[in-house]
Amino acid sequence: LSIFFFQLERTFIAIKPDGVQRGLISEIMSRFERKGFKLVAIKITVPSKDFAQKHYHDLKTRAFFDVLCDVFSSGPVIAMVWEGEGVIKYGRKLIGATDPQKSEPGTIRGDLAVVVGRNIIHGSDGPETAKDEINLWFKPEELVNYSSNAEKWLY
Ligand code: 3AN
Repeated sequence: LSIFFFQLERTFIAIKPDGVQRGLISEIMSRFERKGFKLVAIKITVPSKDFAQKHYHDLKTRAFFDVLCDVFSSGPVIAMVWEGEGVIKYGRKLIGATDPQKSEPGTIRGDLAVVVGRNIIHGSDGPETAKDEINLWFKPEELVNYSSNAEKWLY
């Protein structure tokens, strides 16, 4: 798999202010880590409301957009890029359905959240949004390339 120029899939994952305030950072990260995905970028930051609006621009016509952006910019967010085979789609599976009342037990939202406005985590919903969100949140040099031994057994 160590073909030159081969780039494994990457997705943008954010632990939202409610997840951070509830002390769920390591719980959430460990689920991605134990699955076998690789962390290639991470930062903690309080997004401005303007930045929150950029991040959620796809939802700007929705009634909850303003509240969503207020909540998202209300405190620290853990912004991350995770890498691995199928990480975009499977990351969504680990996260669970948008509404925690509908997310299955065993998923992050199913196990740890109760209402849609406090669903603790964000994950890119497809290859295009993953690319856009990674570019919005990170400079290219903030993404780290490294090999881990685990990649011999997982990818
Ligand atoms: P997901 O985060 O699962 O991709 P989206 O992109 O539809 O779901 O929604 C983005 C965020 O907007 C959700 N994580 C949630 O916080 C909020 N949201 C979605 N639907 C509602 C709703 N009906 N009422 C309040 N907030 C909502």
